[in-house]
Amino acid sequence: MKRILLIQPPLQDFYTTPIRLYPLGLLSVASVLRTLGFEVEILDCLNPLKRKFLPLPEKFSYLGPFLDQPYFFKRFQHFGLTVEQVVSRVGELRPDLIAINSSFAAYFSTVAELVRALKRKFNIPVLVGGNQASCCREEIKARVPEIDRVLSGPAESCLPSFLKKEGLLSVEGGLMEGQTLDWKKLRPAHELLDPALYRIGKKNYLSLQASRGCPQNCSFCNVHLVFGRRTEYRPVSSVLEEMRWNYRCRGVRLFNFEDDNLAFDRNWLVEFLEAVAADLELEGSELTFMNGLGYDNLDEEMLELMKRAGVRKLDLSWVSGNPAVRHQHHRPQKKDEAEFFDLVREARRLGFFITVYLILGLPGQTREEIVATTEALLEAGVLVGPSVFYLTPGSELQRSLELPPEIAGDWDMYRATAFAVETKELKRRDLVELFLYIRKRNLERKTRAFRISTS
Ligand code: B12
Ligand code: SF4
Repeated sequence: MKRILLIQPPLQDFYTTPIRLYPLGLLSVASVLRTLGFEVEILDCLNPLKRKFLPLPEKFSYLGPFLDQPYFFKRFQHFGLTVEQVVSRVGELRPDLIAINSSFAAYFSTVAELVRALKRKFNIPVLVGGNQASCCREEIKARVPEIDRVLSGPAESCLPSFLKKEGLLSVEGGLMEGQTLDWKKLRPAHELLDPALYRIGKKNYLSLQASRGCPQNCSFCNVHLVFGRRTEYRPVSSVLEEMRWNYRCRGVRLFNFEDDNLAFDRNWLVEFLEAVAADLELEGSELTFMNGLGYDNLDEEMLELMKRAGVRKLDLSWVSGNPAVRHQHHRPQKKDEAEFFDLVREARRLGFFITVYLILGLPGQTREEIVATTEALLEAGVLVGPSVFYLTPGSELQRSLELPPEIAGDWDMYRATAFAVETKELKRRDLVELFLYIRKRNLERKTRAFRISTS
């Protein structure tokens, strides 16, 4: 039996989000490989999360003057194991094959460095897969020829055919060439992780997916290149089974859904929330949707149901407060703009802690709109989550924007913290100022709310 080591690589940036680093994609890869008879181990370089300060890279030197400002990032950092530590761990484990997750264009340079270091030391084949690998397969191969194979698409479809072709599937693996596994019938191999290492506050947590694929067409998004444009849901019973098992056997109390458009099918979501609310085995569980829910399929009834099912924090992706901008970027929305604020008001009445996410810097957005939207949201009693626009490979905007080659051709620039993409309306300085302004206003609001609640 072949032993395969799956690696969630380290990353370098000004910040990361430790509570969302659950290696869900690799657990799906692990599940596929185990189904096909392989022995699998996971090396999650981001857990426990080690940090090391790095000098500011020359290409981001324009951010230098902002680094000592309040509300801005402070230092550029390496998050996770160092490349040397990974190499040394691989030396101890001596797998037959290494498979690395490459989700982000922005962090591909660290993946490349890791692969080169591994190939210098060992004669072990290295595979790379994940969102970034799927979207830039040929370019990755050209940039890092040391990688033995870049695989595109979901592991459930790309791995069986690859392994079969390479003659690595034993007869018991039982799949014909070209045959794929049904992701809806597999469960991510959560059991490979130590639950004590994946906690939010005092709760063990996990991330999971109930659906894949999205028919919307948001101009900044590329997930259809991995999961397609048709939304497919797992049966509610199968999601509940995964949750119950993890509740019982791994003490998980917080279930975070990373679906791209979970609320797309209202009927499915209603059925699911009702089932969770009625499930005695899941008592005291909390549900989060940290990847953000579109507001267009939510309403009062749904909010009530969410409350009963154990949702406390509501993350809404609104993108922009200007309907014309949302329309321009094909963002689904309701006809009546007032419905968004009605929904927020109702969610507040029900006691949800609400964050509304905005993108800063989409073509067509203006400074005035972003300030007005922020103020309206703060007035409505929610936290504003600013996400500076970044390029995702293969998305409509990445393909159509005319950008200088030092931005378009440098994947390091495909990150929010680079404030890389300037538009007619918003220059880099505007983006930084708006980002700082929103963070400052959020904090002022929180302080005011705290004063009111303690006076
Ligand atoms: C959770 C998440 C995060 C987490 C981290 C997740 C992690 N473990 O590393 C957090 C919140 C930290 C995060 C941050 C960012 N993210 Co994010 N994130 C996601 C999200 C919403 C879900 C990922 C997930 O779990 N998917 C579910 C699993 C099952 O899917 P999957 O990972 O694609 O895995 C499947 C296949 O790809 C394949 N596969 C995966 N790995 C491998 C390996 C091999 C060898 C093989 C064969 C196959 C394979 O099989 C899997 C099962 O089918 C995705 C969107 C998405 N739909 O994927 C964005 C996404 C990955 N993020 C993205 C980006 C850009 C970012 C940021 C860099 C943005 C920014 N602010 O600059 C930040 C970085 C911030 C920071 N410094 O940390 C982009 C990446 C685009 C790209 N190619 O560059 C995505 C695709 C969203 C988007 N379209 O904008 N993210
Ligand atoms: S951003 Fe969300 S709603 Fe828009 S296309 Fe991507 S997955 Fe679908």
